[in-house]
Amino acid sequence: MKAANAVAKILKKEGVEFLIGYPVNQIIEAAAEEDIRTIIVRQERVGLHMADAVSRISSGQRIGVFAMQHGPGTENAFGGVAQAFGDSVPIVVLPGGYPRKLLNITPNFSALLNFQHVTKWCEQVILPESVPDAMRRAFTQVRNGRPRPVLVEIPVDVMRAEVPDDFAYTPVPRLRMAPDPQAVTEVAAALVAAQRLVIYAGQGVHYARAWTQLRELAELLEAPVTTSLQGKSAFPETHPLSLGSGGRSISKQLHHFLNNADLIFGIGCSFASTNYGVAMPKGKRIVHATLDPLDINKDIVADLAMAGDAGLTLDALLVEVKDRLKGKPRGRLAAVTKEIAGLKQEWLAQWMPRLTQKTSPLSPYRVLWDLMHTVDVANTIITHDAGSPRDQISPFWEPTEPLTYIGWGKTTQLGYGLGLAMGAKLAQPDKLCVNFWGDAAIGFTGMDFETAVRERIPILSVLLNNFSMAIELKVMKTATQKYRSTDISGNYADFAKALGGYGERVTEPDDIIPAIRRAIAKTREGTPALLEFITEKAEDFSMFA
Ligand SMILES: Cc1ncc(C[n+]2csc(CCOP(=O)(O)OP(=O)(O)O)c2C)c(N)n1
Ligand SMILES: [Mg+2]
Repeated sequence: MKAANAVAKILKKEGVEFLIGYPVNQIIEAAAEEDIRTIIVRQERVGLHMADAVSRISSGQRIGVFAMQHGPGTENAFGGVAQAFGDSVPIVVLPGGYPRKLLNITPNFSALLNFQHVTKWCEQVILPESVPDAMRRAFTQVRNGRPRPVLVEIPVDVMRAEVPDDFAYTPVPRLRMAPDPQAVTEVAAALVAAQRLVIYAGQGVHYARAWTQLRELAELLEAPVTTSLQGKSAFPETHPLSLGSGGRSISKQLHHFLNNADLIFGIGCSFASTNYGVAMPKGKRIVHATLDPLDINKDIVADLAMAGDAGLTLDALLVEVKDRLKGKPRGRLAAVTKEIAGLKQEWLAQWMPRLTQKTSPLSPYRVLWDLMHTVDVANTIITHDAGSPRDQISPFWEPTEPLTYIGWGKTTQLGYGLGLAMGAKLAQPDKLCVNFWGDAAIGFTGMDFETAVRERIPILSVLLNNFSMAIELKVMKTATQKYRSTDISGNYADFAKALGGYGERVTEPDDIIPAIRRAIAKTREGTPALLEFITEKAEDFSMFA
């Protein structure tokens, strides 16, 4: 058989249900022959974002795969792969390559050379018979260790070359690594000794599906829990021990508890310095538990560290902590939850005028508040976008179920959210999948709303149109004043309709909830909906100096 067909058969064996792609790449046709649903996007970047969400939403149990052509397709895919690398998402990228006689010769784009720094495994296949080996290596890497993109570049003439029909391929295992028992003992002792512990959960908890253990440990230690943006929804934010998630903007209770912590326990997190994560206050004792030792002592010094799968780590800690506490909490719960609740009440009281504001143009906070109180939060998967919408929504949205908020931000490409919502909807068709974005964000990837229509991926897109890159107003004062350089324009409700979806422009506060209901009804009928809320150029965020 042809090498491209061998790839498709391997994808099938690895349980791949969708091949997201953009032509020309022979794997697309070969996948269709194997009854793998092929989904064609309008640009490569969005397809990668969709593949990314398929992996995220399934904790890496289903791997998102994207295929594109050599040259322009591969060049144009760079952003999507770089975003997945930044946020540590396991995807398989299958670019075509120039024919072997032109491969790696200027000016022909080489995926092997150019994707080295945004993948954990990057291979170019020269011999057709090596295709199964290359795929085995790629799947082994993508399923194991730190989640990150892998890439296999197959030159077009190799795709067409013959591979023996009886090639052998066995799906690769997913292995888990447990922490050093000595480290478990030391960390358990430190957690029990702490007086004001804060648990900081990252997306390692999502990948390990260790939500129950996280909750059990928090309840046993009676310790408040926060998450990174990527880890958001690893702990129910309606739980009395929740401080809400970290991010560029955060809750008052999170700020307070971190500053008054005597120990911060990071589990399944990188502690990477980023604008889009809460910074750990200086001088705190830190315990860092993560899968990849690459992150340990990188941006933050760990007093104690342990390397391993978040689930096995929490399992081991639970045994030791239970032992030390004789299986029971120490009666701290009432005091801790009272302190959290008091601060939360103060914080929300401060924000309530913005969250319930009755003005036109609309307050973006009112839009997100009404959205959260109209949808069934437990059965909704939502993601933010870069720009103000992220910093507005992330502290206030309270996920109750795991993997119902796709948080991101190690790099924050405008327009990422649309593909994430679409990938989430593919992976979880029964959930309402929402992306919450601004008018600059839609400028990058909006055309793929047509993909949602054509491929029957009925998402709900919530657009805040303030006719501006509002988040840049502070840093582009002169350019705005002289040249209106932060202004942007568009009628996106009409745009959505023109692409065959449902579109509605909302200007009045009283129309927000009815419009959301109408849009949800449309998604249930199979039509993607875009609600365009005309909002103020808000510049206030829940940030603490
Ligand atoms: C690809 C890319 N280029 C530039 C940026 C920097 N950036 C972040 S937010 C933003 C403007 C956001 O405007 P909009 O989406 O309309 O949200 P608003 O702040 O107006 O609510 C820019 C230029 C980015 N995040 N991604
Ligand atoms: Mg805007």
